[in-house]
Parts: sequence; structure tokens; C-alpha cells
Amino acid sequence: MKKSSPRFPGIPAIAYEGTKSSNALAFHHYNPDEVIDGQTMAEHMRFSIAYWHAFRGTGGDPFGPGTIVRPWESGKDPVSIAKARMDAAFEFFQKIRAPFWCFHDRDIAPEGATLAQSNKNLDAIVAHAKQLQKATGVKLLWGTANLFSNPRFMCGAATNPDAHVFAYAAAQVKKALEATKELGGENYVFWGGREGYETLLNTNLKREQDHLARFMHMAKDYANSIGFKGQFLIEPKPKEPTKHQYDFDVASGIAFLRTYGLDKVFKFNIETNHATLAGHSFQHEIEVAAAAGMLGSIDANSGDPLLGWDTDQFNTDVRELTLAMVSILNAGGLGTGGFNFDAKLRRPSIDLEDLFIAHIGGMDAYALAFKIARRILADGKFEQFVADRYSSFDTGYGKDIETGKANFKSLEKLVLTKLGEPTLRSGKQEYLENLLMSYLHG
Ligand code: XLS
Ligand code: NI
Ligand code: NI
Repeated sequence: MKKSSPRFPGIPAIAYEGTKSSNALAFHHYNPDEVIDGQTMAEHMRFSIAYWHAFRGTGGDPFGPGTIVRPWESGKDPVSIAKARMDAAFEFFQKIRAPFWCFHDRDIAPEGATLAQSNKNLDAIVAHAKQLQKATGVKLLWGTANLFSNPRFMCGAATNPDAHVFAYAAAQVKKALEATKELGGENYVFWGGREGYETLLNTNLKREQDHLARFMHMAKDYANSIGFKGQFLIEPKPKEPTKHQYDFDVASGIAFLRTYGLDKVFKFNIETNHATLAGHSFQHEIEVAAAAGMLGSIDANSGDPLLGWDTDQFNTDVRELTLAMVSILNAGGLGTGGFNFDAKLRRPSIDLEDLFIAHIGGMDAYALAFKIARRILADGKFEQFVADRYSSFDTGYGKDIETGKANFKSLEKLVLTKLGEPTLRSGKQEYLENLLMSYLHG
């Protein structure tokens, strides 16, 4: 195996060294080759690298420019720089043992002066990515279109008050779908970056939501017409950059999709930091999606509990991830989805090795959570507790309630003649929290 390279001097391919190792450039919990239940950990976890953060992130923020400078960012024109950057990216994907990657159209290829020029640039880069995918075996988890950075999208894309912008966005997504199909993408993501409003004083909310649904129907029709078989995913977020985003959280996303007859077409891409911005836990969003049979994929990151925006940090909170993994495994897994590190380095994390260390931490934390969750589920203690808690609905009048055989009159009669006052039972939250602790630190 190649030990290091000019692009990543001194950084070898990351190996699993186990929990005793103190090597910061090694996995301690994630062993991609470990076989569990007939599948490798790499196959179970389906980790993915987010191109926009890992290879376009510079550490810039509203108060100052980027701090992170990469040695490969040079070339004779924007397309050759994009190719050199992509060569580095695929080397990184291999070294970090990530089987998947994700992109926005504009992350990978420079935007040209016209749509035709942008499409041409994208074609060149997609051809390059296709070769790299073939050479490395790294696959595309999902593609998407950036419908939020360019000033033309300042008032939204599909929800823009100007039909001209809607048309432009349609053309852009058409091309992004083609690119995703060309690269064998297993999913296609819609994150409505500016699909919301800043003020209701200038907004026709109903019309904007109708337009957003129309846009998604057009996208599905086009995907069908070109034979794109990937899963469509919607990624809810309550706000930022807009003050209010229409797909606020999973529950409002479900309501939107059902209202417009799109619920069979979409599943959810749930991002940890978007869940918390919406005032929910990560696990809550997973449970709501799973209950509707619409759990699709995960954007793996974390917010800062003290900050009210999308800080996109790498998540090493094993407790939070274990709870999430329990819900994901209970739901039968993510199918064609995976865990995509939609996470970025902090502005002062300027060393090249920081990019590796950050992803190692994210992967290790998820792998550890996966293993703890499997132990929790194998023991079945929580499951049994919850089943017992609802067992009065398993037989008798409880079952009649669930199956629709009971009604207000029959239940009133029961209470008056037989049942009387209910006997109270403890919810045992503290017991369960202690039980969880015994798995986390056992
Ligand atoms: C932004 C989103 C974005 C999507 C892809 O907050 O997380 O990165 O994942 O458009
Ligand atoms: Ni995301
Ligand atoms: Ni986000």
C-alpha cells in the first residue's frame, strides 16, 4: 500500500488499530473490514464524504475570509483546478476508507457565464469523476444541485416569485439529475436552501408551496423519463439561510409531501444539526420518518448547543449517536442511504491532517454507536420495557380500541360498570437512563 503521496505528505491510508492505540491517524472503533452478520462494517455504515465541506470548505465565515489553503488548488483554468482538486478528493476518499461521496453540481464544476457553459464544465468534470470512481471503486451516494449560492436564487429557486428563476432552477436540476445518473448515484437530494421566506409582507406562501410541489413533480417525471432509479430524498431544515424554510422538519415535510401526492416519491435525508435547529432531537426526527416508512439517509454532523445556526461539526457524542442508531436499526436500516459527513473543519483547523482526524472521529463515533446499539437491541431490555408498557392494548378492550371495535359508549360502560379508576404505573425514566449508561460505559 502507498504510504504517503505528494498530496498528503506523511499521511498514510488510515488503518484500524483498535482501542489501545493512541495514533490520531488510525481508526479505534471503525474497522471497515470487520464482518458483522455477514456484512463488513464498511457495508453496514455506508460512510460518505461531502465534497462541499471536505474539498470546497476554506474556513471562511461572515467575519473573514478562508484560512484553509490546500496545495492542490492550482491549475491553468478553473476546470483544470477542479480536476486536480477531484484527484485529491478521490485519493482522500480511499485513504479514509469511505465507500461513498456526495456533491452539489457547483461544488465539483465551476459555474460558467451562461447555463450552457456551466453544463459544459459539469460534463467535463462528471467524465473525470466517472473515471476516478471506476479506478477507485468509490461510489456516489447522492448528487444535488446548488440552488442557493448564486444571486439569481436570492429569493428562492422553485419558490421564487419570478417564473424565470423557476425555469432556470428546473434547467439546472435537469442537468444535475443527468449527472447523478451518469455517476450511478443511489439517491438524489433536495435541500431547499432558500425555499422559504424572509418576510410574509412580500410572500404568497400558498403559491410558493404549490410551485415547490410542481417542481418536485417535474423532477420525478424527468428522472423517470431518463431511467434514473435512485431514491429521491428531501432534507428538512427549519431556517438558515431563510428565516423560515418550508420543509421545516420531518413532520412538516411529510405533511407537504402528502398534500401534494409526493409521499411515495420521497424519503428523508435527516441532518443532526437541522433536527436540533428545529427544536427536536436527532432521534426524534429519525423516529418520525421511520414511523411514516420514509427514513432514507443521514447527514451526519452536530450543532453547538449554545449556537443557533448550522455549525456542521463532526459528531463524537456517542450517546446521541447510539440513540439514533437504535432507532435506525429498529427501522431496518437506511436502505440505499448512508451516513454522509455534512460536517466541516473549524476555521482554525488548518492542518491537512485535521481533515483526516475529523472524519476518523466521526466514523469511530458512529461505528461505536452501531456496536452499542446492536448490544442494546440484542438484549432487548428497552424493547421489552416498552412492549410491557403498552401491553394493555394487546388483549381485551385495549385490543378492541386498536382494532376499531370499541367506541365511546362501550368504553364508558366499561369504566362505569367494571374498570373504575386506573392503577398508575411509573414511567421509570431514571431507571432507563441508568440502563442506557450501563451500555455506554459498560
Ligand atoms: C445545508 C445542507 C446542505 C445539504 C445539501 O444546511 O445541510 O449541505 O445537505 O444541499
Ligand atoms: Ni445537509
Ligand atoms: Ni446543514
